[in-house]
Amino acid sequence: MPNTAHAYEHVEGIYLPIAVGVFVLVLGTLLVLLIAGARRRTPGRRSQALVLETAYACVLAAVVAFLLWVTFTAETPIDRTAAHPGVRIKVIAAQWSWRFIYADGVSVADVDTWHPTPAYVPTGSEVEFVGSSEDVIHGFWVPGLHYQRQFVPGYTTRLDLLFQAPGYYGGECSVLCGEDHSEMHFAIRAVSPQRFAVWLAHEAARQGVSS
Ligand SMILES: [Cu+2]
Repeated sequence: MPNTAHAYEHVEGIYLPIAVGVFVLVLGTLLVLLIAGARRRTPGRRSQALVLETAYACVLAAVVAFLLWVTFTAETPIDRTAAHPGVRIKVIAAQWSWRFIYADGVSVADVDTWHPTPAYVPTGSEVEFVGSSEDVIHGFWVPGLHYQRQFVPGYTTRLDLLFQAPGYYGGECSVLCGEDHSEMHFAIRAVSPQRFAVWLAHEAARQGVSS
């Protein structure tokens, strides 16, 4: 499981200069042709244009093929889920709340809020989120990890995330899902596995569930 933020920054670092290059190439070619065409009295030869067009199409096809390869190479390992994740957390999205449910019954709920209660996760091992939606499509978005996945009603979405550094990771719904969509926030706090175990035991006792 790679670091999603690094993986997507790497992809962006390749896409952006190519996008700028293609934009400049298309605009430049258009300007040159417009100026040359306006000055020319006799029409250009069609056979010459065909060679140029074919070469241009081949270059663009090669760029697209390269970008597809870059994208799939980056996303395939991100989409893989570990057979034995460090922890597995059920995530239920609904208008307009997020509920995180741990294996022993501990749960963290954030309803219509700008100040969500963090759901704890351990650092250094895969955290599997098993997501579902109770009503409409919601977007599970963690900007700090550059990661977004949609939860579609009737489907279960499994995703692994790796939290390498301890810290607070804000999250929000990325799909316009109704009136209070803008208040559909959640939070994840990544801590050491030892601190995570202490938090889970404490929450189990506080919530009256068996740990
Ligand atoms: Cu939403």
